Amino acid sequence: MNIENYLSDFIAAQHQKDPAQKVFHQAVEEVVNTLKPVLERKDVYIKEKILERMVEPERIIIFRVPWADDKGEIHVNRGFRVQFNSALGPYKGGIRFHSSVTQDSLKFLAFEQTFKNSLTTLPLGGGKGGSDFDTRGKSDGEVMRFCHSFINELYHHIGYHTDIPAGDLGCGPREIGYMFGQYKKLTNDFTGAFTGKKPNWGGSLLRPEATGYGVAYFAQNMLSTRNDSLEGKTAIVSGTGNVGIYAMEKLSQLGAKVVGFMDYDGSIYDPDGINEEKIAFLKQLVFKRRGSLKEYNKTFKHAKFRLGQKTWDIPCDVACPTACENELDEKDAALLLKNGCKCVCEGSNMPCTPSAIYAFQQAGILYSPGKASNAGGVAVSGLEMTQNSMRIYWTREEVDQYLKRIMNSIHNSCLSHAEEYGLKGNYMAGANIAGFIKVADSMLDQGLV
Ligand code: 2IT
Repeated sequence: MNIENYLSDFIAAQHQKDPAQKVFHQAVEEVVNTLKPVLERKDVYIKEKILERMVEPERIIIFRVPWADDKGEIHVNRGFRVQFNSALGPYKGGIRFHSSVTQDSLKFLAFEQTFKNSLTTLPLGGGKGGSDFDTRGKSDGEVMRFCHSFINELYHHIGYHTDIPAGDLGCGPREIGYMFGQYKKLTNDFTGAFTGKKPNWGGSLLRPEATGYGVAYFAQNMLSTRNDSLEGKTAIVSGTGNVGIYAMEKLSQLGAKVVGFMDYDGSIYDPDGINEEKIAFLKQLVFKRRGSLKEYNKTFKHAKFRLGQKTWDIPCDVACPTACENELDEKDAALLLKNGCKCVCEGSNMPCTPSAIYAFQQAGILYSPGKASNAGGVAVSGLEMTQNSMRIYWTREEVDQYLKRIMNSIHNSCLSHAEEYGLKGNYMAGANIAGFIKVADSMLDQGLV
């Protein structure tokens, strides 16, 4: 069989089936386009229609989420849970609350999550959920009523051996708390059916930091392959959510100078670089007050706030996109390359467009896909599940040791799989191939289900 024809027919058939699902197709194509050498070696994947089975979610639950605002007015949002693949373990993945949430975006995220979770070395299947509900501008009471209503339906479909949601964009410890509370009320069961819980009621220490810290550990690992390190490097981090702030913190602890970051309103250029005091300010601003970066340069005078502007024109050695999908396009990639960027380490899911990735690969700089470099978050979620099952808490240091070990293992697995299939140094191919093989072989073992 001509594998190239098989793959292009496969992709065309996917588009025909769901023509509107653009980001889902983008994620599928990125994976499928790196699998040729794998399919060439093992045609059972083709005979057993593994790709065709893998791109079809096992189940999608779509439901109505009615809630009342503080004035008593009624609103209706749409809730989703995409239970994509359970070959390796129960469905696992975050919940996104944002006006941009659609079935398409959650299928893309759940598909990515399946590969990411496979890379973590832990027994986790892939899933993702959420709603087109925006938490920005809502009161605590409104968020609570929405979360309770969301769980009034979702509780039927989740559970600690079935599907374990966590946070994502717009869904942090506050939302997890409200959802967990309602889940417990309805099931009368105190189990680890969610991760990202607060540590006083079952959460793992270091879970909030894990994704961002993992990104910095991964960037350090990548640089070490070129006998280099983060020490003295200039870094840019785009998003200033949970991932971005902790990525900045660990990057600077490892010796890098973080000079740029951004939020919904614009970006900050801080030539002095961030430090402990500035990180503490950002945590207060973002996590406690849910404020805007417009306030940052009022306190730190050397910094400049750039309304509505991205960060990628600021010269840097290391770039960590940690905001939303497709935030970094080929124009941004060209700016980064022109300014001498050596390493792009994705902290969010699919932040670079395919043409930006192509530009990085052509230029021969280090580039890692989010499914490898941002897997620290879900990995520590897996560790939270372990601690809940054992009914114990590990110390921060213990969790950090595991996190470092897992990020090393993901890094090495990307490199070894890329090399084994003739694509040395290509982290994207290595991540897709390693993630794919484990899921595909498990699906073969479990038969046609
Ligand atoms: O994209 C992600 O990996 C997450 N939102 C975290 C998922 C999890 O289950 O901790």
